[in-house]
Amino acid sequence: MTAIALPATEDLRARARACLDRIGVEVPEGDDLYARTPVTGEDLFGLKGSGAAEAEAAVAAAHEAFLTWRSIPAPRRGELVRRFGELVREHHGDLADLITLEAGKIRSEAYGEVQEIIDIADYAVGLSRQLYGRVIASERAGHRMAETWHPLGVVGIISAFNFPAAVWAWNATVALVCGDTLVWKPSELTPLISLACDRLLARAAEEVGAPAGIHRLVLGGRESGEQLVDDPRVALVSATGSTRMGRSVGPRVAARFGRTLLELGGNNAAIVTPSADLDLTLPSVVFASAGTAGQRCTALRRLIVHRDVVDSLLPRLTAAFERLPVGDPFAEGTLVGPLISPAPLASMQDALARVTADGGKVLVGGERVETGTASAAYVRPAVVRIEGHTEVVREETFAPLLYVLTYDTLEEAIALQNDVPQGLSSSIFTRDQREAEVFMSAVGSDCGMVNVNVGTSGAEIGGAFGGEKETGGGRACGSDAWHAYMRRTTNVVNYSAEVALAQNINFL
Ligand code: UN1
Repeated sequence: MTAIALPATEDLRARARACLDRIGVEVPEGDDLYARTPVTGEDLFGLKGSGAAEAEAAVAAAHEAFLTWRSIPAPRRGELVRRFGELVREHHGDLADLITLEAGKIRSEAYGEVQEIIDIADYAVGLSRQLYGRVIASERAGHRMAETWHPLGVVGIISAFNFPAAVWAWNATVALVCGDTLVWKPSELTPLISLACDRLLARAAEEVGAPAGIHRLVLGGRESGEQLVDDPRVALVSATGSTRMGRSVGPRVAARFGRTLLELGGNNAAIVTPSADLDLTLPSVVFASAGTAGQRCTALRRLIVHRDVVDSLLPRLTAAFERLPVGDPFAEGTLVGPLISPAPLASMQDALARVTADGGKVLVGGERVETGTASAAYVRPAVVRIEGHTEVVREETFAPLLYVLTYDTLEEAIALQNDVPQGLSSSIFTRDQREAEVFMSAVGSDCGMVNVNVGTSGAEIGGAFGGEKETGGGRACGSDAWHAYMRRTTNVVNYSAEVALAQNINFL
């Protein structure tokens, strides 16, 4: 097979430079860390990074700014986010380019990620006028009981490479209208898009006259992340990444009675029932498993197919996988871009070797795609048939790898779907309302997100996003997820002239 053509790193560097210039980013050049592109696997720029001392200063500045920001009325705080959303709209293409350059996403997915920033910004602006509390019936005459929501403090955001901008925006826009200030530690793999988002927020803050310290970016490694985890001034640590990372962050923040919002690993499944509309199921499954080169926490990794439909679905599925264009994510028509680095390719190949040893059969894909360079990692998305769960199937492999399992009864399918340590997203494809309802009921899927005739990935920002078990339990985005970014007070007011103790207690 001939090697696929990749653009020259020199051209990608010029493209990154032009986007950053238009956004107004001054690249802090240095040699602490390197902006790298998975498109060719080569470095773009050397950057100055931050260590623990810079992270400490960032927390101090954000804490100082919080003391002012918390008193600004929420709808005024919303004006900052509105302006930020406008700037993101103006730079939609440049931001998408930077995401493709650093995370390797294909064009439409990179545009989609920026759209997610715009959507959550709009949502947060509306929310800035809807931070409601409840009024609760008091058991005492002449008393009123109510809840008030107040800003929480500094929010430390630790984000991953795969959604390098949107996941930050979910946290940042909602936290800002809630009256919190931010310190962001992005993945070391995506510094340029982080600089760009931070610059646009800084511009919005300058224009609306918000305190400069309301947001700080720390481009650094472990020590800067640890500063956010251990600093008591960071009221909430919102961390997205692996379960391994969450296992270390969660208990450390809890030990100082800080709050966490954890979005960790997924190992998502879809059940395909005998009544499934296969014309709808097929594209949904292919996007969820091979889209973003399998590098979403919501990616579909297990397809649990009824024994009666497996023979009609599988040939169509493998044919669709065979046709998937893998290559330069900037090129028109590419559907599968690179993996972030050679490491996940090695993990994928290791998983394939293990599942084969367990009796699994690779039906399609899994081969590295030749590019003429060892530093870039392109792979053909794989489908593997396996009977039942083995250890490797229960692990999260962050790559385009789909295990196909079969079932006979819905009960068995649900048990399989739930038989993994993670609990993020799940789907059922069915036209049978009973099956759909059972799947969404208390004895159905144990995930945070439960879909019917919709794939596991690509959630809208209006819902609460997150999952159970080793996924960490956090909820970000819409619905009432904003509660995580505020503290609640319960207020009781006695407007009578009498003393009335609760629980009918008489005293004095
Ligand atoms: C992630 O992979 O960390 O639901 C986030 C989705 C996207 C977000 C994924 N809206 O797939």
